[in-house]
Amino acid sequence: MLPIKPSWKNWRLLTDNGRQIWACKPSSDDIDAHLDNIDSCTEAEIEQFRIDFNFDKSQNPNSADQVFRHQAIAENFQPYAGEIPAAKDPQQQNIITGLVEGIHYFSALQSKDGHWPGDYGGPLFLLPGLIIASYLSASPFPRPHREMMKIYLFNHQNDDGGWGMHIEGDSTMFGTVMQYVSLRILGTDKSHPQLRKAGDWIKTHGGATGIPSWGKFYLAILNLYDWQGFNSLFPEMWLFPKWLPFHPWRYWCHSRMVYLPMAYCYGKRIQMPENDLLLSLREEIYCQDYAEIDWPEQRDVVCEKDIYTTQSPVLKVMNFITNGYEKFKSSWLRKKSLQFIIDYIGAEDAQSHYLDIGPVNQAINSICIWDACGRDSEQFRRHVARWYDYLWVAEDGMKMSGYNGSQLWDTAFTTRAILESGIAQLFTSILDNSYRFIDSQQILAEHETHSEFFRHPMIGSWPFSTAEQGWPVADCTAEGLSAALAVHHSGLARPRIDEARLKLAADVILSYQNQDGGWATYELSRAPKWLEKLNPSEIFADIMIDYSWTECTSACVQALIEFQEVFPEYKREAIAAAIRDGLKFILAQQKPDGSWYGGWAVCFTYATWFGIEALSKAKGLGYCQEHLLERGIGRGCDFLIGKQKADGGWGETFESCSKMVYTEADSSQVVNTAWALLALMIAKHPDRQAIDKGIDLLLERQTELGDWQQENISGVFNYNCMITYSNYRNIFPIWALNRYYRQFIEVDAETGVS
Ligand code: LAN
Repeated sequence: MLPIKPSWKNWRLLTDNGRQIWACKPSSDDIDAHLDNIDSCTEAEIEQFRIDFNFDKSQNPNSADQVFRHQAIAENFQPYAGEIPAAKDPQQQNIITGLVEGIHYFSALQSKDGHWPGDYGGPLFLLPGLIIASYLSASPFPRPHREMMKIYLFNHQNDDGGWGMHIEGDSTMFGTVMQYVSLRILGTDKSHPQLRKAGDWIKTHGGATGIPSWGKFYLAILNLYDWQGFNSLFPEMWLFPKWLPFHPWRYWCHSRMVYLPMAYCYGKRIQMPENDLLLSLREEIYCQDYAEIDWPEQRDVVCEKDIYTTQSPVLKVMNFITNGYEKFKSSWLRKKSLQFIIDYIGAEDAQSHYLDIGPVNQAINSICIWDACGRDSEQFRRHVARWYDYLWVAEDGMKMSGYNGSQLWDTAFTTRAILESGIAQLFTSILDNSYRFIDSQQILAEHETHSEFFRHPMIGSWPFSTAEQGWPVADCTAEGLSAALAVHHSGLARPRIDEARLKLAADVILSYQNQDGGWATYELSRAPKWLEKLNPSEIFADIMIDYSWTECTSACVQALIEFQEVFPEYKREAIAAAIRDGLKFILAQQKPDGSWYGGWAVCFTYATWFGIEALSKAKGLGYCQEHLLERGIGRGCDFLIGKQKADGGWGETFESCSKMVYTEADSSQVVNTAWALLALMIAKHPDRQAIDKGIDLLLERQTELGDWQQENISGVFNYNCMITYSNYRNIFPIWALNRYYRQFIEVDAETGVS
């Protein structure tokens, strides 16, 4: 761990029922009081931030969540003084000690409300969206925040002067122009040497006309790009009859909720008035004279560094029609569609308490509400208050999180990881707290407007972050249910989630199952596969439909199996059929080499763990033909064994996700290693030596305090953008060590073998 830097202490994480707010020198721990009265800093303090948050990206672009962890350790950590079960030999004793210290260290990071906060940064296009919203609406962040944002943006500049889509990525036009413009808005002078380098990068790569469509959108809002150079977002499509296979209610909810406010801004042609900065920027980011640019010609121009998906012929035809429509549009229809959109945004804001489904639409909705209701409106004020829920401070500065946090997800995993064996008895108060959090985050009421605005029924579900965020996720519901059942099974906490609530969770999981037997993320797949041809993003793949995924399916299958063990009679046939179809889906997803591709973390080791875990849990229970399960498990394990490195670990890079081929990292990664080990152990793989070597690697990598180093980035979305899960470096090694303890040590102790 890095030594603590003096001014890190000026930043404190305040938490309340899952809410996470970073405050600069707060006078109390009360979040609302703080937001009403955000402190500012002296010049000298700001200067100190520049020194203390200087971060060397060349060592590792992933920060290690040091600011939060130092704070938590300083407040909560005492060396472990409890019992450590005795083992039969020193090697096993090492494993037990590593496990106990691993859990003990991590428990110091648990917040009062029972959840595990953590850095959820990674993408680099999020913070600029928020900075642009604040600039346009003349609602600047306080000075300390602005300075910390600048520090972050500079810290993540690549050596070539540009920025990537995410912290590990090569420079792209999207990343570079967005950070460049943000730094200028935050007050950096264009003569700053780092900005000059960035400006050169932009110009040598063809200038900002080549920014992908999402970037064109933000620039157009800032009056740095002409709306004529933007393919129509055709707001009228919201007035189409719902039965049409391409009605936007069928889009994956993230695309739906982002293209919704984008369509409003496009329909209104929102544009900031010109000012000196903007006029100067027009000269700084383009290769040609701004006034001379042929805007319609730029609509489909995308820098080659950015292209991940290309426009399909169907999309080209559609763009031709909708762009043409702009010339003849009916103003009555436009008004009606924009009214529908703003009502929908209002409903999304209300349903999510202004957190919105994610960081992108939170910022763009703020812009729409500012336009529709005004800067002084209550609605806009509530939007601004939620900007802070998305900001995170780490040793690399202030970043925007990919969500309002990963609270429920990390807490459910941690709970399951600790409960894997009897070691859990040593950590009952931790479990009591985490169970309390899980209990408090189950969603038990429906939004009033849920059917009007295309929401899937959600009573009984769990979200990824917090219940007040209001967006349940299929596999988060499964993880919540599995964790609750594990707590009940252990008898270590008084059960508060009653039978009726557990059944509601199982019902909602059933309601999420797709026709193909799998489970998607937030909703059912609502559209035919060809809708993907309308993906206009150029930088993400598979964003139009909520597809079934191996990971989501495995989590749901596991939860239903566990549920059925406790309530065998409840919807017996329906649940058994759901499990069977889910298993078939998982088997069908397996690749010829035995692996599974992971869509939400890096990558093959992640999904292969999920695949093997579900198949192994189902073994012997009669849901599926045994030989199919065994074959699937065997092939999955062979794949993993084939990828083990000489040092006993496993390691993949983010390119496994974007290139969709296993891409080995130079060194083993504890998170990948833990996933592979979890899979081999649940499968009862006979190669004990392979497992022991992997476990040794986890122990070697463990720090003195019981933490692990932050290694490569672990999470991903839409194949091409990476996202940080800082708690994974603790959760999964703990889980793997605990599974080892249960399978190879505890059993011996129970049966008296020595
Ligand atoms: C997440 C985070 C959690 C993740 C899992 C639960 C791990 C997964 O199993 C299902 C999908 C889900 C819920 C997921 C979907 C996409 C999200 C919401 C994110 C990766 C967090 C951020 C990302 C969101 C799309 C980012 C905003 C960017 C856009 C392209 C709109």
